[in-house]
Amino acid sequence: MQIAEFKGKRVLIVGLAKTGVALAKLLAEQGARVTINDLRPESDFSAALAELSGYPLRAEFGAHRIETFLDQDLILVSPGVPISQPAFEEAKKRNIPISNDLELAFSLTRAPILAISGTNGKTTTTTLLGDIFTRSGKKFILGGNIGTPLSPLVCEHPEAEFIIAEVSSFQLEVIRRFCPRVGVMLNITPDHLDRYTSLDAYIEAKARLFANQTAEDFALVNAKDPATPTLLQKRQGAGRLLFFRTDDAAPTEEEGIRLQGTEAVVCLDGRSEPICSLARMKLSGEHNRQNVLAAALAAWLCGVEQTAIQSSIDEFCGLSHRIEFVAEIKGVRFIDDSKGTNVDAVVRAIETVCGPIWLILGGRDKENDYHPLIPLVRERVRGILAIGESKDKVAKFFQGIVPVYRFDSFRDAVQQGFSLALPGDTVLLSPACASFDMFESYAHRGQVFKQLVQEIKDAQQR
Ligand code: UMA
Repeated sequence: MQIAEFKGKRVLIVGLAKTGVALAKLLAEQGARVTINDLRPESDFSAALAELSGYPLRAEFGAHRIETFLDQDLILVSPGVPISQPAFEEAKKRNIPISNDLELAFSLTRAPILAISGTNGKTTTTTLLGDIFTRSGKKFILGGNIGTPLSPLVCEHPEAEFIIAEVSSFQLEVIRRFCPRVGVMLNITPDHLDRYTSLDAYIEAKARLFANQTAEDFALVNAKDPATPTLLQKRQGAGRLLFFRTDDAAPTEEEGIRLQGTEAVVCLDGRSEPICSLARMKLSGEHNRQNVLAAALAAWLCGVEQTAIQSSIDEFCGLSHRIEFVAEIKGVRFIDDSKGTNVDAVVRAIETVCGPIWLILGGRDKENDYHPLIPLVRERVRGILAIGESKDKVAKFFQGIVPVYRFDSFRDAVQQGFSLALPGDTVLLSPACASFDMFESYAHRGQVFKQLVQEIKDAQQR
C-alpha cells in the first residue's frame, strides 16, 4: 500500500499523545480528512494542538462519540486506548476498519520486520539489535513501543532494508495482517492486568505476534520461560519455531540458539555453529543473557555477520533506568530501575543487585500480585519505601514481612532511604508500577530519582 492512497479518506485518530500526534501529521500531510479524538478535555492538549497547528484537522475531545466513529473510512487507535469501548464495538459491527500504527507501518513497507515483544527486556533487546545492525552497516529503522511511532519512520526512510520494532500486547490486539520475518517473545509474566481480564488473555494478545507468520518466518521463544508452553498452545501461524536457552539442556529435536559454557551455538537443520561468545558481555543477569541470545539469533537469521554481533555483545552497556547504577554516597549505592514497572521486573532487579536493599515500591497499580516478591524481600530487602497511589496497598501487603514506610513525596522516600541505609546497602528504585500518578513517564521518574540522588551527594559534600 502507498501512503498517498489515504488522500481524501476519512480517518479518525483516537488518543492524542505521541502516537496520535505523529499519525495525525502523517495522514493530514497526505490529504486525508483527519479527525483527532481524545477522552480528556481540550484544555489538556495545548502542547499537542500547538504542534498540530496549521494542519487541516477536526478535533473532538472529552468523549469517544459513536456517531463520530461511524462516520469514518478508517479508525487508527493509540496503544493506550482499549478497543473494548462501545464506540469501537459499534464501528466493528459496521465493518469500519480499526487499525493502528504497527499495522499501518507493516502495510506501507516491504522490508522484513524484526519484532521484539515480551513483558520485560523488550527495550534492551530492541536497542541491542539496533546496535548490532548499526555495526553491520545495514540500513534499518527502529521504533514502535520503544517510543517512536513506526509509520512516519517507514515513510521517511523507504531505503530501509530492515525494520526493528518493539511491540507491545496493546499493539498486537489490533493487528490483522502484521507479520514479522523474525518475531521474538522474550518472556511473559503478569502485567497490565488492569487491561486484561486474566494472564491467559494477556498471553493470548502476545501470541498474536506470530499469528500471521508463514513458513519463511521465524518465531523465537524462550525455552526457559514458564509461560512458553501456554504461549505455544495459543500460537497460530506457520513460522518456524526456534528456541533460545541459556543452557545446553535442549531436547535433541529443538532448534535455535543455546549456551555451551559461554559460547552461543546455533542449531539448525541438523548443524551446530558457534556464532558468538558471552564471555565479555557487559550486561549482567540471567535475564540479560536470554535477551542477548535472542538478539544474536534474530540478527544472525537476518544475515548479520558474526563480528558485528560479537562486538555489540562485548560493548553494549544497557540503557538508562534499567537496573542502572546512579551513585555511591558514603557506601550507599543508588540504583535506578524506574523501568521496573511490573512485579517480575522487580524480581530481576533484586536478583541482580548485590547486598541488602531499601526498595522504593509503588505508583499506579496494575492489579499487581506481590506474592512472587515475598521470598526475595524476606531474604534481601531491609525495608520498603512505599510511594504513589498504591502506597497503602504496598504497605498492607508487606506489613509483617519487612518494615514499610509510606511517603506522600518521592523526595522524602529517596532521602529517607539514604538515612536508613547502612554502608553496603542499596537504595533501589524498582517500583513495580506505572509512573503516571506522579510523573510523565518512567523515564521522568528515573530522571527525578537521579536528581534527588545528586542533591543528596551535593549536601554530603558541603
Ligand atoms: N485515551 C483515550 N481513550 C482511552 C484511553 C486513553 O482517548 O480510552 C487517550 C489519553 O487521554 C491520552 C492518549 O490516549 O491522551 C494516550 O495514548 P497512549 O497511551 O497510547 O500514548 P502514546 O504516547 O501514544 O504512547 C504509546 C504507548 N503507550 C502505551 O502503550 C500505554 C507507548 O508505550 C509507546 O512508546 C508509544 O505509543 C509509541 O509507540 C509506552 C508503554 O508504557 C512506553 N507501553 C507499555 C509497556 O511497555 O509495558 C505497553
